[in-house]
Amino acid sequence: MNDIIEKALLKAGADIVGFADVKNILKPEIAHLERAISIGVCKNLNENTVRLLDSLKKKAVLMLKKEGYRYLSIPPDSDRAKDSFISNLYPLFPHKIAATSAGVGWIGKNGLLINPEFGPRLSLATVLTNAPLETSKPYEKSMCGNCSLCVEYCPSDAITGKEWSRENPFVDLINLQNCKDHKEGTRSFNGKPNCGFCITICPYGRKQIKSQSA
Ligand code: B12
Ligand code: SF4
Ligand code: SF4
Repeated sequence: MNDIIEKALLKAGADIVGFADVKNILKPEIAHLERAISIGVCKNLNENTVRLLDSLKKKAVLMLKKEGYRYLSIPPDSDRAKDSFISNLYPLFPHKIAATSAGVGWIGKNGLLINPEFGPRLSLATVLTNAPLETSKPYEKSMCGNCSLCVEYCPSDAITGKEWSRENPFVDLINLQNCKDHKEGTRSFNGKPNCGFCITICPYGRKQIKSQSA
């Protein structure tokens, strides 16, 4: 079933699809769903990207449903979907856990999921399921090495320079208040708070920016 799902999602616009074993990681409310499908697209998280990720999630869900499996589909902009009963479950499972566990990437010093090919430029969505999918080897530690460009150039000094590992995954990487305060003053084209300099500066996946703008 892995192959069918992966091929269908890549064909429909995903740049990467990973499969994770999330048994023993999940909170009790969702512990019956032991697999996660991590879906990434190499685009800024704007309205079009949210729409694309939503359609990719729906595609995965339809395939799981057809085979009689259970699922919980977590939207990319989970923080904006606050008004439904199901949205109470979203904070129980951040997208980055699925992505590192599926071997899609590691958590960089900038606190973001870094994929060797796309760098931090992936926007993410997740589908949890009880389908017995085959899974990949998780990333165990950060591969940032000696690089500290994001630490040096973050305009709000939010990035502490500490390193993520699966053993110690909630280490203090980012001073979130600094980041939020800075973002409030820096609006994107659609009027929403934005910055993302820690994405632009990361050497991983820089060539993807060129190929996107070509
Ligand atoms: C709230 C939120 C914010 C807040 C707080 C950020 C934060 N780090 O908590 C603010 C407004 C500051 C923010 C800023 C940004 N955000 Co934001 N944000 C979110 C949101 C909605 C929830 C994150 C959250 O609270 N997670 C809970 C905490 C506990 O987990 P976490 O920090 O996400 O990740 C930790 C765990 O995953 C853990 N972990 C990883 N692997 C494993 C494995 C195991 C076994 C375990 C136990 C744990 C573990 O390590 C991580 C680091 O400690 C997510 C969407 C989502 N539902 O995930 C997007 C999301 C994290 N944001 C995203 C982006 C792109 C940004 C910005 C770049 C936006 C911008 N252009 O300015 C900045 C970057 C700031 C930065 N350097 O982190 C993307 C990240 C994509 C990527 N490649 O990583 C996400 C995933 C949205 C998406 N759908 O793509 N964001
Ligand atoms: S989004 Fe901007 S302010 Fe926030 S951590 Fe990244 S570079 Fe720093
Ligand atoms: S800029 Fe360097 S230190 Fe920061 S996340 Fe990218 S590789 Fe890691």
